[in-house]
Amino acid sequence: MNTILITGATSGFGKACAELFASHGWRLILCGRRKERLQELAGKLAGTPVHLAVFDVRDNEMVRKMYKELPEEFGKIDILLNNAGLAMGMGPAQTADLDDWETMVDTNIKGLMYMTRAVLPGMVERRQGHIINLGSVAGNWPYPGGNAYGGTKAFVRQFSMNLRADLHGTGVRVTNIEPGLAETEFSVVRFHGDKDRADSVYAGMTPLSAADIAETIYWAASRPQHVNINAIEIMPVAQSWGPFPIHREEKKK
Ligand code: NDP
Ligand code: 8X3
Repeated sequence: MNTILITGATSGFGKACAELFASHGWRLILCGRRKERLQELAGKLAGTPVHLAVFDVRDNEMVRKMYKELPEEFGKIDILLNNAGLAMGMGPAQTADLDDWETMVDTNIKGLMYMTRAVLPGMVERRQGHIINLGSVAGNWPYPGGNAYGGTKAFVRQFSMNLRADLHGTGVRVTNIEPGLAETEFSVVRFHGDKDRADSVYAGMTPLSAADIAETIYWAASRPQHVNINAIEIMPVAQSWGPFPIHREEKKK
């Protein structure tokens, strides 16, 4: 039986992946800060071996303790799904809240590095494993208000490709998943709990669903061992690009 460790399993993509991988017979290590949510999810996955780990990915001591204290049958991790992450705020850089920027850097960049550094040596030793990271279209394309969030996801993309370079010859695979607009709790978190504003993001269009992303992740994970999917960028059909805006000075009369 294969084992997947999922960060951010209490909601959205992480929760959908827990359900999908469980249905394919995987053993799960489910992580997040909201213990009750993890317990509720585990309760729905009858018959699946599940280990729950309640911790904050921003705390490297907690990450290392979690890894060290894994029960023996969960110790050989086949997939690390670095999914925990968030956007905070969407205002312009010149007025953005620095605390929001630091939270995004600490979670999306540092948390992902701590998790990777903890799990990777075991994978290399076993010459088998797969790191799957959650990037974003925001790491590939600029948009107004994307500032630090897009910056953290650009880090995730480059870190993923650099991991591949370091892992050359080890048999360990790395994939960066780069979704566009998907309806989860993402926008509620981004807009600091403003549910109406979050709902307006998805009004009048069909966004990606958590299940769409879970299926994409499962597909990348279930390719034959000699195949590495480097990156997958995926958007809802209703989302694309616009023309470059040009600022024009008003003519003086
Ligand atoms: P959700 O808000 O639904 O889920 C985010 C998950 O991350 C939660 O389970 C949350 O768990 C966990 N998390 C956040 N901060 C921490 C932390 N400090 N320590 C541990 N866990 C944490 O969002 P999504 O499912 O949409 O997002 C998942 C990933 O996908 C993120 O990295 C996001 O940036 C990325 N993404 C999302 C897109 C979208 O449009 N939805 C598009 C592109 C990428 P808890 O609060 O319980 O700790
Ligand atoms: C989130 C996707 O399109 O809101 O990573 O930036 S988008």
